[in-house]
Order: sequence, then structure tokens, then C-alpha cells
Amino acid sequence: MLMMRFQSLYSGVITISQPLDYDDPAIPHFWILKIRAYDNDRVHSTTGTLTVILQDVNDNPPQCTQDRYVIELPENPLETRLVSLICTDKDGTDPNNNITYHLIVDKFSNEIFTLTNNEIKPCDPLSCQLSVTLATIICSYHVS
Ligand SMILES: [Ca+2]
Ligand SMILES: [Ca+2]
Repeated sequence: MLMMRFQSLYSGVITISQPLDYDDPAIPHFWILKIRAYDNDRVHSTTGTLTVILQDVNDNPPQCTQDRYVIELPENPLETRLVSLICTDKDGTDPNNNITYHLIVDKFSNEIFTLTNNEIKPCDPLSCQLSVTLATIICSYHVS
């Protein structure tokens, strides 16, 4: 699979003949090219090598096994793991394939659920009690 070529026989410029995707397992990550240069009428020549090392760039987003999770949750589920998210990133090297998980800021769900590494759980009892107290106060305020 030759993917590099001389732009012309006289320029000495070497170009690639197609895009090179580091994350495609069929694409090598380096090449060693041997080059020979001739003078007029090929009386004399010299050789050299060109080593080409393909570098990974962060060009792929993380992909999760599911886009949407639906869980039926019994009441009082404290300290119960709800789901472990399984996401991968096709990029071939660190840090381009590092994944961190974050709950999108939402004043309601962030008080009820916690996300640690890739596990979503109901929040700890102290936080939940605070949340319930706060909710009760707000409700009382609106009722009266
Ligand atoms: Ca990536
Ligand atoms: Ca990449």
C-alpha cells in the first residue's frame, strides 16, 4: 500500500496520495522510504531515507453504547448504582481518547443524582435530605 509519491521527478517534493487516518487500523503509523537522486544521464547517484511518523489528532468524539437510558427506580434507593456508562473514543492515543463524565448542570437532577467516574447514583443521604427540605420549603411557600 503505497500512499506517498513524488510530486514530479524533478522537484524532489514528496506528497501523500490520499488522506491518512491514524485511527484506521489498516493504516500504518510510520513508513521508511528509500530515495535515490541521480544527476544528468544517471552518471552518479546518492541515496537517502525519509522516515514518516503519522501522529494522532483529536478528531473523534466519544461514543457511548447508548444515547438514552431509561431506568425504573424504586423509592429510597440510596447508594444504589443506577447505571455505568460505557463510552469509548476512537482516537488512538492519550490524551485524545481520554474520557471524563459530567452531569450537565441542572439544578434539579444534580441535587438528586451523582456521577462518579462513569457511575450514576442517587445522591448521598445528607444531600438528599437537604434537597427534600429545600423542596418542602419552596412548596410551602407557594401553597401559602
Ligand atoms: Ca477524541
Ligand atoms: Ca485521531
